[in-house]
Amino acid sequence: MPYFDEKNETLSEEQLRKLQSERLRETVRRSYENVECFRRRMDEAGIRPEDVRGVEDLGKLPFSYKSDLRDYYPYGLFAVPMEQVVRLHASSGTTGRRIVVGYTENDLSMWEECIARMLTAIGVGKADVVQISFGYGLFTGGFGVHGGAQRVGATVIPISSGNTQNQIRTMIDFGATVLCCTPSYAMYLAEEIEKLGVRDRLKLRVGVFGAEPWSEKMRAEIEAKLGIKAYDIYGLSEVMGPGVACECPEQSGMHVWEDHFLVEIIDPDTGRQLPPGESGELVFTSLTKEAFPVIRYRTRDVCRLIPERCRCGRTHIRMAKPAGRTDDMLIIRGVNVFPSQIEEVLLAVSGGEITPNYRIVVDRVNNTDTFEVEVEMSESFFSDNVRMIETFERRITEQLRSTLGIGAKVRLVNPNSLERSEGKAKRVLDLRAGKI
Ligand code: DLL
Repeated sequence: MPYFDEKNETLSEEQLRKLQSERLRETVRRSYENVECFRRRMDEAGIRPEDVRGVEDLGKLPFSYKSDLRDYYPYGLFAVPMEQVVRLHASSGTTGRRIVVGYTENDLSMWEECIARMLTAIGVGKADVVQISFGYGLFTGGFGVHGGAQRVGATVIPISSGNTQNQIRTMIDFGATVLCCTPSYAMYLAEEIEKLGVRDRLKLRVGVFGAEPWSEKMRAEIEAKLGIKAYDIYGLSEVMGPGVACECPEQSGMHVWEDHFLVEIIDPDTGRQLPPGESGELVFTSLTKEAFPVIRYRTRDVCRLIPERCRCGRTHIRMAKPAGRTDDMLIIRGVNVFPSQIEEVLLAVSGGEITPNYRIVVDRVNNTDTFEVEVEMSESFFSDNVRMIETFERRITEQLRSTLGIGAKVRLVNPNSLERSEGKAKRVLDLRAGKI
């Protein structure tokens, strides 16, 4: 029995639209019948479920938001009775009350299928030992990847995140060939492996990294340090968890599994759908989820779709690496700044002298935003030579100014002085709240 049906990944445009339209009608009907919040929004907008005949009518449907999950906490958006819910996950986010999502048996099976598709695409199977260093627990990362890895017949090490020395020992002793974690944790692990001088004892060949934005330069750095191919995986708790979109061997955009998820890019200010290729906010509609269907869910991730066909032969549309989140975007002296832009600059000017560990500190003094970037020096570059340090700081400052269009104060800090993360990295310290 194959764990996934390859036909689903190479459907023609016509087949895909037909399947999506059927599934959309069903999702809208079930949500209207079972989810009070959705029914009320549809009624207010004067739309009946039968008005949605297919994907061409998607734009008529109301949006949904993270605040809905908070307002209807914990189970108010579930579309099935609790007897059918077999798993819960939750996410606390950086602000506000946590959100809860639920899954039926079929939902879990679909999730495993999405992960299994990716692993198969990148050549991970029975012969592999998969170390899952995403956090297990209410976070979707650990358990999400786990089911799919088992489904392809790999040997799973459910180690969860943290205890870095133990991670490395386990990797060596158990012969892990695949590592799954956040890219910032992969970077940290790579640094520690380098320090211990044990890279030759590793069997790693593939990395599956996601849950936070990371740049192509960061990918190149991780691949070189660990001697692996590093693949990107995207997802969010509200829509499912990891595996909503995944890279294939081409490593040029993540295929959104369009038989399970409809994707749109909209202008975040007007809500208008944008043409393929333009950058805006990612919006998802689930097509097969039972316990927790989402309709036009506003992710706040800033991204663009890649409408051209992928060379791998899969017909599902690709999304580019998300640049960041609309709510992560800093507005500094009126200019939009994403932490990922800063990371790009740092890696571009690095030349081995700095690490990709940095912290952005924003404050407000005398009605003006201050903008400081602390950048960690590498062990080898670390020196007391003030002139050398100043020269390097100036180089980064100039590059940041030309990329962002505003000036930042760059400060090189000692090796290993910035906090490392075992999950999602925290790069921003914004002290402006309440300061006019
Ligand atoms: O981070 C699910 C996940 C786990 C994805 C493991 C990939 C791997 P949440 O905690 O709900 O779920 O956070 C979702 O993380 O809206 C994005 O802003 C960000 N994100 C996730 N994957 C990527 C990625 C998981 N590959 C939020 N690139 C999303 C950039 C990502 N950002």
